[in-house]
Amino acid sequence: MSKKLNTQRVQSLLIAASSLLVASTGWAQAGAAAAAPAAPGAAPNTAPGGPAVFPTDVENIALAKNGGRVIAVTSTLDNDPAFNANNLIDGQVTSAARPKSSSGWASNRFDPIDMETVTLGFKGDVTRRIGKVVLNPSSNVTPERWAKDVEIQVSTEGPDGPYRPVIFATMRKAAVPQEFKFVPAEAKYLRLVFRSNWGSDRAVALGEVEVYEAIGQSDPIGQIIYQLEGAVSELSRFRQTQFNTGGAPTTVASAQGLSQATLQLIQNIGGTAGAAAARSGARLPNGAPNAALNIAALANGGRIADFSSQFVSDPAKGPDPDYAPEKLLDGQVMKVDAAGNATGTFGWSSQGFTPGKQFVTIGFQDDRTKLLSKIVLNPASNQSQLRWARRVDVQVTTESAKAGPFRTVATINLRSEPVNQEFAIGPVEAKYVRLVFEANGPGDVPIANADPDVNSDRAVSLGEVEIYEATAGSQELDTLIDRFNNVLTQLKNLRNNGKAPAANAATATRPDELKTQRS
Ligand SMILES: [Ca+2]
Ligand SMILES: [Ca+2]
Repeated sequence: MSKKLNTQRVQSLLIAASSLLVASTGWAQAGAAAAAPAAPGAAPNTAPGGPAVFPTDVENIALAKNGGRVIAVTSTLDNDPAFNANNLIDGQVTSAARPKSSSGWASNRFDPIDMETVTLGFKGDVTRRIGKVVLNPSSNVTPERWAKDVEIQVSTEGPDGPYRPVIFATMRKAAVPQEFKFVPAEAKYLRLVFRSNWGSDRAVALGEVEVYEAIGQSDPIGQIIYQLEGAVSELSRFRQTQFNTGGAPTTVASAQGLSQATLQLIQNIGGTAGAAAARSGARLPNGAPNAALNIAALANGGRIADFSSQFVSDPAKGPDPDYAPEKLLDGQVMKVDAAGNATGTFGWSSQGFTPGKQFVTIGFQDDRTKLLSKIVLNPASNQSQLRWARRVDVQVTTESAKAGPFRTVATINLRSEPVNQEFAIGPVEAKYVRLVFEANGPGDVPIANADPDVNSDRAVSLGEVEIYEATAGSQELDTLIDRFNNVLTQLKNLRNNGKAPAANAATATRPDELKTQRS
């Protein structure tokens, strides 16, 4: 990897990231923190609704090449040099693809009471503040001997201790690097205590140990790294929720759990394919949500799923097709110019008006459930302004178009003006949106002995409805998470100024990758 650290680019990323975070309400503190460095040991960043986040550096300080050392080991299988404990820090693991690679370490016995241990030290024999260990069980012995439960202990005094545990790591029986993060701990020596394997009483074995230092918040870059790591952590959890629900829109609970800060970050994505498409209003591949696509439009698959009534202009003719509810989704509104010439369609109008009784229910393409974030209403219609919709309950259901159950997620107050009026909602999950009309007219018309919500009992009317999805689409989330992980890695390298970019930087972002097999 000959990728050179482009300091200028990273600095511009740093500035962008910093302003992004300052702009977002949830992490407004990040800006303040960047301006006035926090005291070392300040409280860790906690992503809203998530666990504390402790970022770690990109250099594996246990690696022999980086000055890591094996200080002590309790035993070695048959005293065979092929299973020497130095194999734990040689940057390789055994694999079918690389049969001549390092065999890893194996003990010469396995006793779950009097446990095997390996003790590691670091370059210069100094105390480090560590926050992550990566273990790979892949070793050239039967997998029954692979380590399973390993207690990680640290000592700031001597190789013989005293030691205290920092984490109990339980590995999967899989030949991949497995990451264990913990509350940062001072460590001059790190001891692995092997509590169990996968069923052998002959030996316990391990392929590789990596150790990473915690990043402090005593410098501005460290603080920004904390903030970004918090964002990535939250986004990753949100993405996982999406994945768990089969790529469908998330549940209401999880969508509401997404912080305002993260929603803002998503809205602020620039320069990605998803965002570019979103700005153009085009359909995204895989049905990913597009913030600029009006999903209620007839042209985009929107439809009227139910409605209460339709205006009757002439009793002899019945409901007037010019006032059909589909007129709400046709992309047109009534416009009257100075000369009195009208263009556009009439809009929908009810037959009669009693608050709470007139409604229109809208569904989406293929009857899909959508995660909604915005509704736009335009009251302009070919009716007296006394009949224009003034107050509207926005109700949603994920079940039946007619039977619901519906719940009200917003009550919208419209101005009596023939313009698009935008209202943020949710994000909320909806298969159907029902608009229930609660008041009409400008509302400032004093009518004696009448319901103030009813300026006309002849009809309630509306010109157009637009509905937009929340943009927390998986594709954009993936792009955002990738970008932020990339920025994080570059920031970490920048912070290690003077050091070469770490060869295993990708381990910070791709824990499942077989990084030790890279050439
Ligand atoms: Ca190894
Ligand atoms: Ca219309």
